[in-house]
Amino acid sequence: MTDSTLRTLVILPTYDEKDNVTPLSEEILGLSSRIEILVVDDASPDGTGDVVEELGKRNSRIHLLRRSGKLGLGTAYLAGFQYGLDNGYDLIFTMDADRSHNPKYLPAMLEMLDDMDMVVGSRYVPGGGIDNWQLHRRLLSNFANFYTRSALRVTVHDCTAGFRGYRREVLETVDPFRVKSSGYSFLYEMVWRVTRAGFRIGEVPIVFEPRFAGASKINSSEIYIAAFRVLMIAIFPPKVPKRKDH
Ligand SMILES: Nc1nc2c(ncn2[C@@H]2O[C@H](COP(=O)(O)OP(=O)(O)OP(=O)(O)O)[C@@H](O)[C@H]2O)c(=O)[nH]1
Ligand SMILES: [Mg+2]
Repeated sequence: MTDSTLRTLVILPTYDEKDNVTPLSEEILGLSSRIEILVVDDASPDGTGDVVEELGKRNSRIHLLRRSGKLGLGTAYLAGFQYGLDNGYDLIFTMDADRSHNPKYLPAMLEMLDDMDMVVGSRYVPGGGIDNWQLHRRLLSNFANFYTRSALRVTVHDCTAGFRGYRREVLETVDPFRVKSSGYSFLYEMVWRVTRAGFRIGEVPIVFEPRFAGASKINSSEIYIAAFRVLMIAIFPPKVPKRKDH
């Protein structure tokens, strides 16, 4: 981590992650004093919000945004981006809170942001991978990425990765608040917008680990919606503002 003056926010969207959020937060904050955490909790029935509120009382680097109900991953990221921009953070990361994304990759990702505008923790570059996924999920994810890369003509190998970091200028320019997609579609629409705006995206290989505790929240209808949304973007590309210094 070369430039230690840059204030960094890690956004953790949570829905029923009470057993994961404490050890994960400790690991992240232990990496560097420049890092802070924002948990965006959607009124998790398991009480994740209360757990984080207690953590925040003991550690001023942990922040909590409570929302009224399960409003989806896409808008949770947006709420986190807004908080990060409003509070002057230079670098803004997103990570799953179920410990599929190991914080040990954060230093390499932070270092890559010295040269790049956005960084993706990628399963599909040499050195990256997926630990212990069933074959059907592996195939689905591989196909989804191949399909998305080809249809949207982006070079990023892992378009649906939720482990990523942005320089604040990127979020200010591409205006993510206009993204209509949610869930997986939000993730690759952001890759597409950032590419179209003329920013450079780097990839750091990561091994994606199975969730540590709790249950999955994805459902199959989201996959069909995502596939349709790729086509819509490819056929009717939304206007994206260009980066200023080009
Ligand atoms: N705030 C918020 N967080 C959510 C919502 N849906 C999922 N999440 C969180 O987003 C992250 C990714 O969701 P997961 O359920 O792990 O999805 P996945 O990684 O595709 O699937 P599995 O790991 O197999 O369960 C986790 O930290 C979830 O707690 C939501 O509606 N609101
Ligand atoms: Mg997960």
